[in-house]
Amino acid sequence: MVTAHQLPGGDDTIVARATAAGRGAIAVIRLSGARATSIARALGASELHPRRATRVALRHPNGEPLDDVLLTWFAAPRSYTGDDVVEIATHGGQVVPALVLAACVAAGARQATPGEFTRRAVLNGRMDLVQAEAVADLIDARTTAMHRQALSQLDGGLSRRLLALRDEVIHLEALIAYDIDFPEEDDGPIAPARIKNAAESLRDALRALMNTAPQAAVLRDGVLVVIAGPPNAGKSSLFNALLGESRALVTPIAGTTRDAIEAVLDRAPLPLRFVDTAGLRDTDDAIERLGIEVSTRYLGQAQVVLACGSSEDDIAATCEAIANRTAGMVIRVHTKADLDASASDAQVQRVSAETGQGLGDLLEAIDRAAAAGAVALPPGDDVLVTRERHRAGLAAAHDELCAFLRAWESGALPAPVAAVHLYAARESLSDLIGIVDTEDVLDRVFREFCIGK
Ligand SMILES: Nc1nc2c(ncn2[C@@H]2O[C@H](COP(=O)(O)OP(=O)(O)OP(=O)(O)O)[C@@H](O)[C@H]2O)c(=O)[nH]1
Ligand SMILES: [Mg+2]
Repeated sequence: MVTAHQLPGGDDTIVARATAAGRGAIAVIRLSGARATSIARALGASELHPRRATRVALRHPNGEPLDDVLLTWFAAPRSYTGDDVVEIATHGGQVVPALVLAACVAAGARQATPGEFTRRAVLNGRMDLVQAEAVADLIDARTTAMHRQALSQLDGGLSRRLLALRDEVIHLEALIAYDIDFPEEDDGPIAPARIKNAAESLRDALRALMNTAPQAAVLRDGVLVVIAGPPNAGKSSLFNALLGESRALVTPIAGTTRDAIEAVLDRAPLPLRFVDTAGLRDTDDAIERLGIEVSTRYLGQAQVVLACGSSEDDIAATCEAIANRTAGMVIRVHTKADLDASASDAQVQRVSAETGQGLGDLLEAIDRAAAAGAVALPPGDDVLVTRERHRAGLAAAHDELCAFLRAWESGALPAPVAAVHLYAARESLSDLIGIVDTEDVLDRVFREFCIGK
């Protein structure tokens, strides 16, 4: 394993703004590296105590006053990155943090690249790659379900599961090595059935973990709920009312919505990803027709469809129009219920975006449909695979296990050759957790990070 210091620029002391730009009470500038404390001293921090906040009248090395700040030193190795870290809490806004950052650079720090702090944490063994991804997931979480999942991953839940699977591969390799070294007994010292059983249960465990990827995708992105119906049915108004904010344009002109508009509503048990679509009808307007094609594409992926109409006939027409376009659960919705007092079918949800009537009941019906839909609900604290990188790594390990089993059962290959598949499976799992020497895996992971993370 390379350490941070063996990388190009690994000995630099890096600096970045850790909080988002914009107006705010405070901003945090973070320094990491061997010169972090000397840079802090050059800016006026004469007294530093590990893990204690110190108030400092910060100055540029040229003597110009900058800000009255709180500065905290985390001495290596007990810091986020494992190097000496100094965090400077400045006043927020546009100017102060930028000036403090520039002063750190003037005192010898280098601007950090995206994700470089977390990258150092991984290289210094403070966390593994899966945990580093969890840091990104935690920051990017749009739903409480994803937040919970990222926290558990940061705590090492997924890493422990992957390490345990990797240990099982090593165990299997050891059994075979033992068998190769002591071949004199008839059946070998290890019964072939024992190796087969162990390999099968490992293959199944890999598959089970890999197959949690769609559940995690739903927790991250939400269950796709498409709002469909004829032009002017009140779809965009319903979309806005369900979200509690004016996201989509609403006008009395039929054909207002041309493009699909999406928004996630953080609901339990599952987040809902609503899509407002162009009204479905035959039209000569080229742009509107494109919008309808987009609607059709969304309908094809929808897990739940709200079939809207402001009359019984319109609802029936919508149901007919979507019938061949979706495999999702269909909820019939009578829109603009405030304008039409007639009683309708109990299966139809009557709602009004205008008065708010029926919106709560509709949301509950959607929650039920979402939970009963395509993906099974993951139990509360179950470990899930949250990224394509995880799924692909597990799939590769799984395929190697299958190849090993085929070779083992047919007896076509000598045991040491069959065991090459186990080695490859172990390598896939090692890559996932970051037990590697190769830079390219790290590059791929940290490319998506933001500066200062
Ligand atoms: N009274 C009443 N009017 C509504 C309600 N919902 C929508 N409207 C009106 O119906 C008209 C069309 O609403 P939109 O939400 O733009 O309809 P849409 O289905 O998105 O229409 P397109 O985007 O053109 O397909 C607007 O004038 C809205 O003010 C409602 O619940 N009650
Ligand atoms: Mg609309």
